[in-house]
Amino acid sequence: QEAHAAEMERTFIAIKPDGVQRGLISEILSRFERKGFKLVAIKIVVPSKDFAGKHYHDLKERPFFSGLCDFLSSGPVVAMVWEGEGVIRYGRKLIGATDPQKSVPGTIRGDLAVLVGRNIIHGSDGPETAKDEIKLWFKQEELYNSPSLASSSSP
Ligand code: 3AN
Repeated sequence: QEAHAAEMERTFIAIKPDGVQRGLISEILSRFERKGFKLVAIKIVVPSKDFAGKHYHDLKERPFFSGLCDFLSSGPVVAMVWEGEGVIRYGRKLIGATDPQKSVPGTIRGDLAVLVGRNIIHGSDGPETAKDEIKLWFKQEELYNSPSLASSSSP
C-alpha cells in the first residue's frame, strides 16, 4: 500500500458559466494537465441558486453575494477535482488573483479575464475549503481512485 498516495492533496476547481460560454474549457484543463496535476473528477452541472449560495456561503455578507449566486447558476459549470502535491496552493497560482486587473500575465485570469464578476474560474482557497467543496459538489463514487489504493482482494 502506498500510504502517501492515499493522502494525496486534492482541490476543487470549477470553470464558471462565463468560462464555459467563452469556450475556455480546454484551455483551462490543459494548463492544469500540462503542469502535471491529475484530474480525478469532472462533470457539467447547472447549479441552482440555492446550491450556489452553499458554495459561496463564506461571502453571504458581501454586497455582491446575490448577484454572484445568480451568475454561478446562470448556466453550465465544469466542476472538477484535481490532485497532486501542492495542488491547492499551486492551483490558486495558476488561476491568479481574484481581480483580473491584478492577476499577472501567465495566470488564467491574467491572460483570459478582465472583470472581477466574470473571472471564469474558481479554486478552493485552503485544505478545509477544498474538503468541504469536494464534498458539496461530488459524491465519493464520482471521484477516481487509483487502483494502487484499492485493496488487493478487490477485482
Ligand atoms: P476567489 O474566487 O479568488 O477565491 P473570492 O472567494 O473572494 O475570490 O470571491 C469569490 C467570487 O466572488 C470571485 N471569483 C468573484 O467572481 C466574486 N467577487 C469577488 N469580489 C467581487 C467584487 N468586488 N465584485 C463582484 N464580484 C466579486
